[in-house]
Amino acid sequence: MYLRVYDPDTGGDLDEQKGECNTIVNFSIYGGKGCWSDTAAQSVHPKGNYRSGFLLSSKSFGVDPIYNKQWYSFGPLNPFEGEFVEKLGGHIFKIIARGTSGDDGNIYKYFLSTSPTENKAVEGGNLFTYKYHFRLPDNQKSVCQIYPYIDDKTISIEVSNFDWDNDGIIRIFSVAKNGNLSDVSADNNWVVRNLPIVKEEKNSSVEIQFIKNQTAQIKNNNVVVFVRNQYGESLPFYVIPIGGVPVYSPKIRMK
Ligand SMILES: [Ca+2]
Ligand SMILES: [Ca+2]
Ligand SMILES: [Ca+2]
Repeated sequence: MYLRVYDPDTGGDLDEQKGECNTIVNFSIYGGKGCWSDTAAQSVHPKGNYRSGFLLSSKSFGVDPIYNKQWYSFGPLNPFEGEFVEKLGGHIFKIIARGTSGDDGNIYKYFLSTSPTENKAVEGGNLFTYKYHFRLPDNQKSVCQIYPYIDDKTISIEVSNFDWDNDGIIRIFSVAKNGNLSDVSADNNWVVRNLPIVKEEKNSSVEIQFIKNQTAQIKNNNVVVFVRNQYGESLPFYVIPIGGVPVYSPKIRMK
């Protein structure tokens, strides 16, 4: 399989240039024992041995127009080179995107593919992260969703958002939550919302919706989100929600 990166360079049509475009971002893929199970690899802060495991492939991108709005493919990767983690039901690889110099904003995206030249989904494949830095679309009608997974030892979650610029509302859905509002951040500040988790929500996904401001148009809005459990451990956000998109059931009430 291949890990494909769209627009890995900085500069060109999609990225946020600040002064001279001088940013270099290194993408590194790790497999092998410890690549995920080392707890430093699961933290929202890049501290300690977060580059654990076995380095399989690495490439740095600066200003390079040949990658503007183009895909770069890492691989081929043998799925068995990932760390086998029974709890997560498969072999895990880790990709680290690390800004090594510069101050510009690099936008990119990933696709896990069976082909090096086009996006063909890997059956049973998924991607997850512990902290999401993303840019909201400028379109005020758009809604973004992320899907943290609640495991069986979670009794409460803490949803943190940063630099939301008061761009509308953030709602939380699950089998037991029908769009609970989260507090939202303004410019350059963190806001934390604590929510209890009931039995029925364990081993399922929660949906966090980001609904843009309908009156004021806020452009180029970059946001950071992470979710922690009561132990301060970060919960993974999956691209494909585990167990499917949660559907609220009025029978399951918050006690
Ligand atoms: Ca710059
Ligand atoms: Ca880019
Ligand atoms: Ca922002």
